[in-house]
Amino acid sequence: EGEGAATLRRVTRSVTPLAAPRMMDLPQFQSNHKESLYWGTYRPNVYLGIRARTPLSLIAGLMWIGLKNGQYFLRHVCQDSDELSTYGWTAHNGRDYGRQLLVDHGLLLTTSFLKEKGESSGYGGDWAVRLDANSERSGLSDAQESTTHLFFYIADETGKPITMGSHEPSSRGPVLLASGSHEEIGDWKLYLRSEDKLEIHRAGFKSMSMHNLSDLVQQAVATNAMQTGSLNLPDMTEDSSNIMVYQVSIKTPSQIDIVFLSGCASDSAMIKERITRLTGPMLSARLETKQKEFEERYDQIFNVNNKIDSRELSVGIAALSNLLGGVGYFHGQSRIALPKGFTQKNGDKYIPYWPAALYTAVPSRSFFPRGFLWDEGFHQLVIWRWDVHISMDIIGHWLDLLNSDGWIPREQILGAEALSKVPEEFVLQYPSNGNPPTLFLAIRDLASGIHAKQFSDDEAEKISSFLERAYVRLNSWFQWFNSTQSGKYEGTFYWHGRDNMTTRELNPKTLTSGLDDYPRASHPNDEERHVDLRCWMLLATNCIRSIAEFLKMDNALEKDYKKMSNQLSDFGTLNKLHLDDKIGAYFDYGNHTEKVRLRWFDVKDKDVMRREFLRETLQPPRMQLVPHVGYVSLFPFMMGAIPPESWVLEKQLDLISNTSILWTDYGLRSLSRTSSIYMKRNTEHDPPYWRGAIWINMNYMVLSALHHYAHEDGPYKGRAGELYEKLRSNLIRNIVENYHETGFFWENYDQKNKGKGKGARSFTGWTSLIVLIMAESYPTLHR
Ligand code: 6A9
Repeated sequence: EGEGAATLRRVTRSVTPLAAPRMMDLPQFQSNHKESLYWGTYRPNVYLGIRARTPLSLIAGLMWIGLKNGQYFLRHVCQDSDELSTYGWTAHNGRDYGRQLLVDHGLLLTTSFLKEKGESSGYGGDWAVRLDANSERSGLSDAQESTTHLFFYIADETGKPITMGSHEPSSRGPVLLASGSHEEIGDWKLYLRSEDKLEIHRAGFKSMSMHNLSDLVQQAVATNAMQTGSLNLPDMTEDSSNIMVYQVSIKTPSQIDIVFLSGCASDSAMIKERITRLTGPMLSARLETKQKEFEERYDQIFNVNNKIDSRELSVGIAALSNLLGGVGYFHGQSRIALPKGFTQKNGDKYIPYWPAALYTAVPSRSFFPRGFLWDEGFHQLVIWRWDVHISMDIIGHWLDLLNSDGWIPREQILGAEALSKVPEEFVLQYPSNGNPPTLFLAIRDLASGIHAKQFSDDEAEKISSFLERAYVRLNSWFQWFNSTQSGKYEGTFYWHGRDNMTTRELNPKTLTSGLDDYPRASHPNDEERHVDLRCWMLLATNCIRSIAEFLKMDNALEKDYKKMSNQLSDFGTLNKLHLDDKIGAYFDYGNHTEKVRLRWFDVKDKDVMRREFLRETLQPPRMQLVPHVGYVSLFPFMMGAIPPESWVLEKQLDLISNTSILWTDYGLRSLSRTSSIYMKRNTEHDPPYWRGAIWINMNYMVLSALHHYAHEDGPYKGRAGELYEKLRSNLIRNIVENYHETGFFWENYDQKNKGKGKGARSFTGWTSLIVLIMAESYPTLHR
């Protein structure tokens, strides 16, 4: 076989689904379960976006005209540049209720979402959106109070035309805005009702591209403004429009209810009654009940009453709500990079993955509104505790993305809407690149929760059949790591794919590890070994082993896992490979020198002189432990892999508690202040990222371990307990203060500068682990 044929086979395999029964075909994900999750706020990238969990859905959403420094801006897609002083869900149960607050330069908007399946509803039920608009500046006279323009749209991704309702532009309702039909839900109708004075304008468009609705509306308003001088939609509609936009102009305060009814064809549709139930006073009553139920459930599950005060409680509730309100449904095809030097006939350097659906939480609605593999494992630690059915559905979707090699693309950019947010250099996914298998963290909890009889009978039954079906997939995922990320010597692992040619980076990045620019061996080669990856392998092995035991699979595979788990948890081997026994820290091992620096060089390129910021190596690298203390050095500790009586444990507690090394008043820094790379830029354009800042996912892991060692007998029990209390209260205090001060959760927190939030704001991914930190909810770490 020629080289070309082998490459082709490899490429084809990488875009072929794993040959195993699909998770999403499990009976537990069909019928009621599926229907109950049909509609939702599944478009987290916009300020308010509703769709169904189906590839070609009806989608609905909100826009409004914001006024900043005397200029008008159309708000729609979550953007930090809009400078809202806060936006986010203050309540959301992930199913049928949510409440969001948005503050845009003096305009206060509340968006409530409620879903209900009535006797006469069609598939998926009906839903209502309540919009409350208020002005922050009270006391303005009527004349001073300017008009607020809200836009609500509904669009059919299948392209089917939508019929516009007929009504007076100033009627308050209930007025029929639009109607249509969709294969899955039958005939539907959209109504508006309000008791307030309002004006309605509209426009209809025909288009299949839904990712630039903002432009469509902006242009329509701008064109009409030039012709008529008013900021209104033109009240015109294109033939067979499948996108309908309604502009509702109001004076604050105002309240508008919008209600969507499905299954409207039948005579017994009871449309009037359903509108009454889902608008006005009856909607108010329902929303109140839902809010109460939500708070009670939070209380019951996270049981934080005597652990935190009310100022903290509200932040915990917001964290959970934003995580759940950030759950989206995406559909599309990842782009998989072709091997170097290969291009398709049409010039594409990628091949598409199979069309796939992904139901997932997202790290940040404004910055990263899509699925990320290792982020998701952390998200699920919170979500399974809230609603284990939602969590299994999300994990199931991810596991169905396994290809026939056992690989899952790290960053999921599915569909035009998701693609529109990603700079080109980040789009392609490489089938040789891994990312930590953190889903095992959540799966471990599910498996051990069954052992501990923590779940109801119904839940336990579903978790069992879930794990049973997941087993093959988890096994092949594990085997992918085991075969592609292994080191030169048996039982060693390293993140493959680091760039060993680069002269541009101070330290070649390891995006695959999730810790991006965290320092590793300065000169990557195939003899290196990464201690964090070894620990992820340990977690995965133990997890699969315990599932096998639980499923009573007495076969050769199970024996392999037993053997591997014993090998990987052997303390002597771990220490031989990774321990620096002078300071008791765990390190990577590799070809490394500390004597590197970035310097400006004059470079001649095609007779043009340029200045470049390049790496200079002042001393040849040699094989050694990579002496940087930081999150990576704590991985064996995080996994509970150190025996409680070992002297190494004491050393780890020393590293953690030392203020010159990892300890700060706001949480643990990612990298020791004493590291040669601490807070160093990686290139001219790459500021430090995992080189000092405080990240909440890793702090949660450390906290879990401190909690674990505080409950294990041994000489360091008391000290672990003290550090646990202090670290926990530092994290809570700082995240709570930042939230109250800035209105947002942050991607990471400054280790100096008063612990200020940094990076992406409205980062409602793993920062929401603060919910579990408040509740003191941690995994059981068995060695
Ligand atoms: C950039 C820029 C509008 C980086 O939270 C997601 C990931 C983590 O998995 C990873 O560990 N973040 C962390 O180091 C964000 C990655 C964003 C990459 C794409 C696109 C868009 O700007």
